[in-house]
Amino acid sequence: MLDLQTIRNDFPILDQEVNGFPLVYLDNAASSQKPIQVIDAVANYYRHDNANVHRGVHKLSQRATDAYEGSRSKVRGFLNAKSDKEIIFVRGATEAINLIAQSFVRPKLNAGDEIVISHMEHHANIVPWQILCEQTGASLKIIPMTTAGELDLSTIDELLNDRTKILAVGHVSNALGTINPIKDLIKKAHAKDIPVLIDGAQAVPHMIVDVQDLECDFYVFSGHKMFAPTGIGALYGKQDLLEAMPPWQGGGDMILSVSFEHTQYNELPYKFEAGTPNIAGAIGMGAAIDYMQGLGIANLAQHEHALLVAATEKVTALDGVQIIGTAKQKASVLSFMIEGVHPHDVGTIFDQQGVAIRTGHHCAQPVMQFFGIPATARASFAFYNTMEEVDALVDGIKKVQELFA
Ligand code: 7TS
Repeated sequence: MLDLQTIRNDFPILDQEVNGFPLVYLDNAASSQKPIQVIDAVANYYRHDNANVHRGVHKLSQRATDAYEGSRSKVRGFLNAKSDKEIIFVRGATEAINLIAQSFVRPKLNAGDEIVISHMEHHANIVPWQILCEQTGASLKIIPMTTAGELDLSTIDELLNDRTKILAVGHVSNALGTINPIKDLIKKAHAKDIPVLIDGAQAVPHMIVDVQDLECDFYVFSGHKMFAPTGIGALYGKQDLLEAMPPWQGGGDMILSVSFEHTQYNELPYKFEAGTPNIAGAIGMGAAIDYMQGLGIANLAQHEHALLVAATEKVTALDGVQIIGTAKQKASVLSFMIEGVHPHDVGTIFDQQGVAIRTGHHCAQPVMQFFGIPATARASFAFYNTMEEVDALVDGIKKVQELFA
């Protein structure tokens, strides 16, 4: 069992009033809050160790380098990757997907080739592939979905074919909460020698991820959704694939030697980390991993699941409310529509009661198009949320219905 009061004390931001009500933060899918352990790790770095990495013989640079590389090892452990060389620090999931599109897929792509994604992807896992299609004459193929918000795999054997150069799919949908059967998809793709990228932005805050067990080729996520700072994330890639890829950006740190005649690139992982990286962010992300693992990721997942089940039951019992995304396997996210009320009005009324939810298309406009709606209201849970906050969500919906009756 989690000691929620102790956990909440670690998140100072949660202890405040908004519009005269205690803050109820249910917008974790957009960005999560940070525990003092993460805030302190970042502050301590700037207070005591701040210097550039991989450069100086002096003490501060060595300490900064040790802390930065120590965080890489923590990410390796967090994902159960084989080697630190397989962990590239990036700005976030968005940057990681663009890197793979341009550095891994683009060199192999010809007109007529295909890239397969699903109907429920975040724009970050759509637009980089569309850019690539424009650049090369390749085309985008979409795994359809059902009205429950599950992938419809009835045509997957035709979708994955000898023209397919990559399958890129989300582990957990940010708009619907669906947990996709990625292990099966990876197996199916690999049976046809198709590499697979998994967008884990909404998965790593909520479940244990093991890239060796999944056998995915690439796995990407953002730190800020898993209790770490903004501007940092990670790209996992199988070592042999990363070795064979050309660098993505050029600059300092990604080279071994430079002359005007010839530049020799650095070894992994530095080949993909041009320029001074987000050192403080990486250190903060390492602290976030320590924090989650200290509490036990399985324990966190269990508590969140209980919150989602309770919220789903209570909201389902209300008249005039429709849940968008009713997959059997879900994590964290409850998207809903209140009959006769635009989601933006729902969000505003919630805010007046101190309840933070997100309203809009959640950067997943094809999902909205599928359901024929402009937007949803979305509550998304993290492990520091409580059953009382589930009740605040339900009360918020009732309040909206009263006001619009
Ligand atoms: N992939 C998924 C599944 C996401 O949910 C998001 C962000 C991204 C990629 C992009 O992450 P970034 O950190 O690089 O921006 N999703 C959301 C959201 O649901 N609300 O705000 C951002």
